[in-house]
Amino acid sequence: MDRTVRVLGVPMDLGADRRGVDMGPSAIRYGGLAEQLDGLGVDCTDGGDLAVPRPEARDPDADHPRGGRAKFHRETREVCEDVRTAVSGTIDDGEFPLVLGGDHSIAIGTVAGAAEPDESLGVVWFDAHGDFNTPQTTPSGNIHGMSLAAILGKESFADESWAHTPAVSEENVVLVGLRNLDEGERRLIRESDVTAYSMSDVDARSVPEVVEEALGIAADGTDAIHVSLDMDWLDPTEAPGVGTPVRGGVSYREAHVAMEYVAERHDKLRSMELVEVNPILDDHNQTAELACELAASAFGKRIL
Ligand code: 6HN
Ligand code: MN
Ligand code: MN
Ligand code: MN
Repeated sequence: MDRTVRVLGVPMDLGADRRGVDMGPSAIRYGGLAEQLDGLGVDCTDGGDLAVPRPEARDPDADHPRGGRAKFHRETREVCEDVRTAVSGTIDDGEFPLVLGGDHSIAIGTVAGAAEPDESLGVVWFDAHGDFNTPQTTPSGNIHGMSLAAILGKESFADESWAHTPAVSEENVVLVGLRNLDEGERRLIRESDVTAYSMSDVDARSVPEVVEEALGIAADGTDAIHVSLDMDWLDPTEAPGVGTPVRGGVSYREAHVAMEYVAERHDKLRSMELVEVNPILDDHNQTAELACELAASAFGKRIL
């Protein structure tokens, strides 16, 4: 990585039911993020944490989208607008935004900030989940399960300019590692033009093959790519400290190899985020430490 990395923490937990992901940015810093990047010779600055309202101080049902349900809808919009400003300002300053969550709803702001006007942005979304619910399909009302659908302007998100980022085309969006989908989002994914690799696809092929193909699709004809890494992409034996663990995820080595392929694309990589680390559910901060290690692999760390 030849650019200075600017770390931006977003202690966001309004998009998820389980408390604790708001401590993710602290846990990841404590897990040695700056040391990992320093060891690689990557310049790193810390932009601090953005302000996020506490859920206890707000009413989750104060504002819902018309014809649907999305808890803390107004607060999520406000936080994501701040994330957008911080990310786009980082890019304008010539630095690389590395955003630390917080729950996955923050990706709505990261992607909006990473997408420069008049450009196209590809996205690779490593996740056990599709995050493709909408206020119309959601079984939970939690926005972290809707963030990719929001970015793509699905259903009522089409009318929400803070969320819908037209610079991202479905043809350049790739989901990798799916193993838990709700019925409505499953239908939306199948009807869409996004490419989705389930864990069955990963099993039948291999992580290197699938990830290489995914990055190629995100990079095809686009100006830049964004990588969103939900730590529940990994198997819970490796990453127990996440809010919504699902068995059958990728192994420790497979995750590293995937990030090594991300590093190969670093000329096109514009931004990255590490989300859903929940220190309350973690085992001695191992999930946060693993997130730091994976960031290092994505920024060029090699064994030999
Ligand atoms: N994540 N599909 C479930 C929901 O509530 O919509 C779970 C979403 C999990 C989201 O892990 O980022
Ligand atoms: Mn800009
Ligand atoms: Mn997610
Ligand atoms: Mn997930």
